[in-house]
Amino acid sequence: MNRARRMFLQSTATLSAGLIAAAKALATGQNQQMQAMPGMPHSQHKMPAVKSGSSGPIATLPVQTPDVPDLPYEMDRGVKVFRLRAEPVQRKLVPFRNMTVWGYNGSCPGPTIQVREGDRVRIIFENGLPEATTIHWHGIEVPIEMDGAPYISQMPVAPGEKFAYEFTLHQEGTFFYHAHSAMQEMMGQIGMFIIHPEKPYKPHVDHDFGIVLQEWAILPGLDVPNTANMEFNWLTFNGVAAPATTPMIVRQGNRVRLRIVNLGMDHHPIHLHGHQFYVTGTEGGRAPDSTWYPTNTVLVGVAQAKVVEFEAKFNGDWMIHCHLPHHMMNSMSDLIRDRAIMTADQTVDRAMAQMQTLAKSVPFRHSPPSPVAASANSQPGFPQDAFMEMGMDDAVAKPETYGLPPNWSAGMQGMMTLMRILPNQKYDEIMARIKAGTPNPPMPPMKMDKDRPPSM
Ligand SMILES: [Cu+2]
Repeated sequence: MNRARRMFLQSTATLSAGLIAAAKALATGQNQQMQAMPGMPHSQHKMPAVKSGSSGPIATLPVQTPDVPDLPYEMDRGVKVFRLRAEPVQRKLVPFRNMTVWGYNGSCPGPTIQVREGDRVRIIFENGLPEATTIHWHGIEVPIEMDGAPYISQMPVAPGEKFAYEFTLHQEGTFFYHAHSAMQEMMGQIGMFIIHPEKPYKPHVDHDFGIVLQEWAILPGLDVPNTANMEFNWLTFNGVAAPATTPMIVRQGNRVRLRIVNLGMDHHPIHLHGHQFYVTGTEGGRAPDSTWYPTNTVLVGVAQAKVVEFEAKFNGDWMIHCHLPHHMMNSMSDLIRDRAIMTADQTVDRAMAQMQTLAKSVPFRHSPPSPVAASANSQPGFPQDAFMEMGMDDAVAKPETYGLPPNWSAGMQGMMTLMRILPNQKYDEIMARIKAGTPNPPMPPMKMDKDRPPSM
């Protein structure tokens, strides 16, 4: 077995504070930021509506967590009330691969909670799991009774039972919630908890995105992760693997913030193509700007949050991804038998047939793999990435992928997505398509389909 290729193996938001903030927002025109949120995939992403009598308009730009919804709330006498239910969740990692994991409110990672510094929140938690659990508010300074540490700060919440967590938020920044049980964490139980600052950060950003990093070990033929495994064959951004990750749509010239949270067994160096960014915050909140430094790869350690910001200077569809080589791959462990047999004598035809075995249950056409030399099989080490491409443009098409080059999806796997930095006209066009839910036209057949010889 080729060990080098592990893929085989596998507040009282005190009313007054709210009103003051709202007044400030109005005075500075920041309420304009409340309009339609750019790059927001479909109807999933709705910022909780501003209710009258609430702590006022949210003066800062909401964070978009692609492929993960926000958690709505209701107001109860100045308290933002959220309802969060831990429960099993079905997740489609990529079009041909489902997994059964545990999450919250039908989503894994759980829905994003967005609140504001000074808010008082009540999270009415219900345990829909077959075993006891709690919720820990990672990095948030809460009273000990609200800390979610089983037996230490509270009794575990039994299946079918509820527990009300309630506290006032005096911090700002990128936080998260998670079950405080190791295996449940690895089963997917995490969600983002964004606390917007009462006084907006400077400089102003035009786009604010959030990504949760997770990893999974899913053996061939199964769809439930092995949470005890130390080796992972599926790596996800917000619960999906590339090319199923929804690209982030950015207007060229705008300033972008990206918040990345990691809850898994590995640290992930997240790299952005084509731009330098600054690390402007951590799981502890906003960092003083005197500490900012330019880089393009940020190591997001386990249990950490890293916040980066940059000017989207350059037009293009820029990759952003974990740079650990095995984290830029999707497991083909479903193909382990075929690959083990065929690695030494691959041909384009056989590779295509093999790829198509994955697609049996889903209607999509694989694109042909990129060319190999006629003498490839005489070269020790061959194949490496040859025949690994899994182009499936149509199967992952959505308005956010409109206009990407043919076979774009063949170049993307694992912890990876695109930051599409677009000039005004193209940006407006795609945003209109997102808003209207316009389906993409089918991708034209690739030139290679007819131009390439059928086999080596
Ligand atoms: Cu990684």
